[in-house]
This record gives sequence, C-alpha cells and structure tokens, in this order.
Amino acid sequence: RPRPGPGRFRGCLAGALLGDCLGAVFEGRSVVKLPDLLSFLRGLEPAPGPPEEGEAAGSARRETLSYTDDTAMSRSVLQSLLAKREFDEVDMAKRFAEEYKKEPNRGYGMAVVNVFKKLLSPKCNDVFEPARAQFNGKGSYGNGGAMRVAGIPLTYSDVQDVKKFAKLSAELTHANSLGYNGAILQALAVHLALQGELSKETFLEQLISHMEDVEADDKSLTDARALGFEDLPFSRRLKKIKEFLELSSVPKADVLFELGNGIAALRSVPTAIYSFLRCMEADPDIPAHYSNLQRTIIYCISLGGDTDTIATMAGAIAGAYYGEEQIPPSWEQSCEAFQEAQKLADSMYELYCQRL
Ligand code: R7I
Ligand code: MG
Ligand code: MG
Ligand code: MG
Repeated sequence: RPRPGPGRFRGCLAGALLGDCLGAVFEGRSVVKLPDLLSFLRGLEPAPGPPEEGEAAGSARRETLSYTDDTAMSRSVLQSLLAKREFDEVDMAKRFAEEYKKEPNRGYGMAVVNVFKKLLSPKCNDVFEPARAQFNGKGSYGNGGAMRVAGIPLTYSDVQDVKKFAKLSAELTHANSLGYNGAILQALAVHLALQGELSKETFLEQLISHMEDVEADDKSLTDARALGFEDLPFSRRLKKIKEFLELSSVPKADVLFELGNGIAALRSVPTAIYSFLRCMEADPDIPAHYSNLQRTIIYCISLGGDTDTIATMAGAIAGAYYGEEQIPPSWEQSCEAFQEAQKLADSMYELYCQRL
C-alpha cells in the first residue's frame, strides 16, 4: 500500500478547518437556502475587475471567519499527539480542559463543559471518570468525540490502532458507545481517505465491515437498546448510504430523515460520510467550478442543523482524499489560524512517517 503524501495531511486539516469556519456561520439554522450560501461564498472570493480605491488587486472584501470548539479540540488532539509522539490520555485531557479555560466561548456543547470543569479540579485522578458521569452515568452520545478525531488516523497507520485510540480519545468526554463509536467511524473514514484511490463502493464496504465488528460488543448493543435503537445503528446507516448512492438523485428531505443533521454522533457522522461520497459526482445545484472538496462542504452546510460539525468531519475526509490542491487560497485565507493548520499538518506528516 502506498504511503500517503504530505498534501493529504495538509488537505485533511485545511478541509476540517474550512468546514468548521464556514459551517459555523450557518450552525443551528434548520434551513439553509443554497442561493444564500452560494452568495455568502462569492463574498470570500477575490473581486473581479479593477480594484476599488485603497483595495489591492484581486483582494476580497473578507473578514476572518472564526473557528469553533470543533477546531479548538482538534488542535488539542494534534498538539498532544505531537508532544507525546503517541496517545496519552492524561496529557490530552489536560489540553482539552486548559484550552476550554483559556477560551470558553468557542461554542462548546452544553454538557461537555462539566467534564472540563471536573478535569480542571486537582481532585480528579481518573481522566475518564468525568465523562462516565455525564447524563446520569449513561455518558454523552454527542458528536464531540468524532468532530476532533482526525489526528488519530494522521498518527497511526494501522487500522486496529486507529480504532483503539479513536475510542480512547473520544472516551475522555463521550462515554456512551453511540458517542465514541461515531468517533471510531469518523477516524476510519479519514484513515481510508488517506489511502486515496478507493472507489465509493470499496470505501463503504470497508467501513461497514469494520463497524459491524465495532458495534457487536456488549456495551454497544446495550447502549443502543437503552436508547431505543435497533442493533448496529451506525452499520445500518452505512447500508442506507449505499442505497442512496445507487439512486440517481436523493432529496434533501430523505437525507435528513434517514441520516439527520443533528448533534448526536449517530445523526451527523453518517451524514458527513454520505456527503463526501455523494460529492464525488457533480451536483446539478452546485456550480461546476467548485472542486469536489468545496462541493462537499457546500453540500453539508446546505443540509442545515449542526453545519460546522458535519462540514468539519466531511472536510477532513475529503481533504485527506483529494489533498490540498482542491482548496483555493481565498477560502483558506478567510479562516482564522489557517497557517497554524498547515504547520500542524506538516508536523503530523513527520510524526506519521517516523512511526511507520
Ligand atoms: O458532543 P459535544 O462535544 O457537542 C458537540 C457539538 C458540536 O455541534 C459543536 O460544534 C458544538 O456546538 O457542540 O458536547 P455534549 O454536551 O457532550 O453533547 C452535545 C449535546 O448532545 C448535549 O448538550 C445534549 O443536548 C445532547 N446529548 C444528549 N442528550 C440527552 N441524553 C448528548 N448526549 C446526550 C444524552 O445522553
Ligand atoms: Mg462547533
Ligand atoms: Mg456550537
Ligand atoms: Mg457543531
């Protein structure tokens, strides 16, 4: 199997950052009208024609788009892996909590902030305990474990390591299997995307076969049943994606009904994966000059709901698959801290190669 090049690492982190920054503008809107989204995006592009007075040629009337908790936590994951050269739960937990303390207004989930507060207490001596206490001991099933997980497949090339450390990294905040299994699925998607060249069908089949294994353990079965879901809920949604991809067109309403656009991992990680796979093909509603990666982010945001998180997850997958070439400078430069993302990507590439 060929080793992925550095452009995939840069693409992955830039795609994730773009999805978060662009998606955050629309987060929580139940309906996003595509013409409004496209008009917003045109505002990021350099203005055609002669520059106006005081404006550099080709510059855009842009303001910097801020990143949210999705990127703040992703960066803590990356920085911990780079400092420790492997997964270290105590170091990662500390970075999550310190980052929250430093910038608490990045849009964190309502419940997860209680985990950070407990982690900051000197009385905490098991970093997994605060997450286990969430939601009366059932643990969170939010998508926070999945939204930040890309650093794991950028560190570990072995698929069993990807599963193991995606789970552990998510369990620092998300003890419900419907939360951490979403993180495993997202990590596997980035892992496969990094290999590139895979067809839609192979990509999905591999995800289904891994998730049927992941979801077959006792805790996954118990947690799914306790919430009233059928067995193997992620695997089932991956099979629904397979059905969708066989149709010539799928209405947005069907995507929202079957896959969702919510803050639960189960209602957002499969949606991100579907968006990536669907946007391998042209979309009659999205202008053809956009790259596949841009189309993926545009499509995710057009679904409404948890747009920053669905777009950051799909952006990480698409960026790993297509590489940095599909990201226009005008989009990158409109995001807060895009240069840091490039530096982190180069350091991650170095770590990945060193560990091979
Ligand atoms: O999962 P988490 O980090 O939130 C991530 C989301 C992303 O959209 C970010 O962009 C940011 O906006 O937040 O944070 P949690 O607080 O663990 O979970 C998010 C929400 O999911 C919670 O505030 C609850 O509304 C819901 N949730 C649950 N509700 C009932 N019972 C998660 N788990 C449960 C549960 O067990
Ligand atoms: Mg967010
Ligand atoms: Mg938010
Ligand atoms: Mg969100």
